[in-house]
Amino acid sequence: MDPAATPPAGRPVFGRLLLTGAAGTLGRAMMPALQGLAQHFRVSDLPGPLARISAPAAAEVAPCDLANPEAVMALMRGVDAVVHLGGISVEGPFDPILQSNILGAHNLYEAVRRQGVKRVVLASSNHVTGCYERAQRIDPRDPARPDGNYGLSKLFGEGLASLYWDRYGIESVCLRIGSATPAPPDLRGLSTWISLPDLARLLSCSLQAPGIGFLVAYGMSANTRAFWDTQTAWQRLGFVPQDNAETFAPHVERLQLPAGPQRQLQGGSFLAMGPYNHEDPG
Ligand code: NAI
Ligand code: 15L
Repeated sequence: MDPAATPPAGRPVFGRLLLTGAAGTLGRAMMPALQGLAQHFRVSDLPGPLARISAPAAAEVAPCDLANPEAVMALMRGVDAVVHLGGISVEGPFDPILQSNILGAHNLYEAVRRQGVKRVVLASSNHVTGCYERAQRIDPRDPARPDGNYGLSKLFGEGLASLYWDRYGIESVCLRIGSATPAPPDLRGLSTWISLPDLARLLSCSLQAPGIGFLVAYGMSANTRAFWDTQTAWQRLGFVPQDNAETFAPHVERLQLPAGPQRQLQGGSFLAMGPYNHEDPG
């Protein structure tokens, strides 16, 4: 798709767009860019976090626990497309991840199917392939190598996206986001970073690119030291990143993770966490 064909931000292309995880770091950062894409913008998160943010005045504010299937079904009424950022965003004990990410994603796709939603943009993660060596350059067709409970839950989400396309014709873009922060935090970030403006562009392209079916793409800026070759997927999305982590190299290239798997493998610090046993409360 020609990126020039992408409608400018601000022109509504959906009747109703749902954003989950709206109270989280990325939800709050992405809200302004996403709001312009829809006539009606519905924002959701757990009740407590959602009550603490200031949503855009015109937004429909819809508290919901993703682990509750009836609540998710109600949340999805009248929705045309979803940006799914909600869930646990870090490595940790299995049970909370099971509830929010695995059951949560299953509830979401069932509601999407039954309410006739057309497209989902799913926040997957680079931790689906976090056990590859940092020296390796991989692409979305390489086998998954999750680096923990969290990466495994994101792989389940990608599996759901594939299933619901093949069986039910629901389109999904699974974005294996790298490190979405204002600046790369350390040396690893020179490979994994995605600027917030690039992420906003990537979400917009993922919502609007025609005829996408099921697609997995990495979410990063045009980083010189990238771990991932995701050009083919980006071309299908019409995404052209504008930033490059290399700009920050003088400030962060001396910031190394401690020696061991976390320095050696792509998933970084998550490789130093766990294993967790069933007594861990989470
Ligand atoms: P975050 O932790 O700041 O936000 C996640 C939001 O999900 C929180 O507001 C939380 O309350 C909500 N949530 C958790 N469990 C829920 C449940 N059961 N029901 C409803 N809402 C629930 O995470 P962040 O950084 O904003 O990330 C957003 C998404 O992007 C997450 O899915 C994360 O896994 C993914 N991601 C983020 C990356 C990053 O660099 N920030 C990198 C890769 C993936
Ligand atoms: C993720 O998936 C996390 O949500 C985020 O907090 C970062 O740790 C990021 O990956 C990363 O790998 O830097």
